[in-house]
Amino acid sequence: MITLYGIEWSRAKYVLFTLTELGLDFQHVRINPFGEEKNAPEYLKLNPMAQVPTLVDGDLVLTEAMAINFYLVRKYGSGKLWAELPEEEAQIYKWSFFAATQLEVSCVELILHRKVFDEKDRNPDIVRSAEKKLMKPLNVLNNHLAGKDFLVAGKFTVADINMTGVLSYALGGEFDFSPYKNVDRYLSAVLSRPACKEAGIV
Ligand SMILES: N[C@@H](CCC(=O)N[C@@H](CS)C(=O)NCC(=O)O)C(=O)O
Repeated sequence: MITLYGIEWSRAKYVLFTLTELGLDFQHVRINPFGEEKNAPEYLKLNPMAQVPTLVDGDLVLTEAMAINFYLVRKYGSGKLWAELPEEEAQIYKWSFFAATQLEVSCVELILHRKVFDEKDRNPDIVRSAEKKLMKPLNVLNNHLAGKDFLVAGKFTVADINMTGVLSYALGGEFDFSPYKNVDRYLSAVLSRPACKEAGIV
């Protein structure tokens, strides 16, 4: 039995989206990253960073949301959510790492400083800086998505799941995607997938 640790509004949502797209059975342990359960000795053995998500599948204990997604797709996808050619696989990694390294920090800052933190701990300078930092990578993404429904190989892949998971933090942080027309269209289409709704992403 696969076990996923991490509440749905955390980065565990990226993994929930994949598990749901693949129709896999799993046990869900809803650890809240702002709570104390993540510091329990038993959980720290699984994730010494005291973070979520963590996946356990038999003897495998895996952390890092996008690595978990790659594993699930390669192990259980039978070709679904993946691509055929090495060149396309490389693009799946490229867009996932682009999401993780060029976009994720700013997207998370937006939701933390607009919605999650107590009013007194919110910092408008961080919000302004995050919005500014997003401009260049979002323009690159917007250009890439011109005339395309998906990031890679003309099909829905795990790269789209990883990208949407990251961008959903900016949406939750009231970021206005309308100047990035292709990203806006793409995001609406992916978010309307039944698995995305079922997994509780938004
Ligand atoms: N790079 C990691 C980041 C994991 C992460 O930062 N998770 C957050 C919740 S979304 C967390 O557990 N934060 C609690 C903490 O860092 O103490 C991944 O993608 O899985």
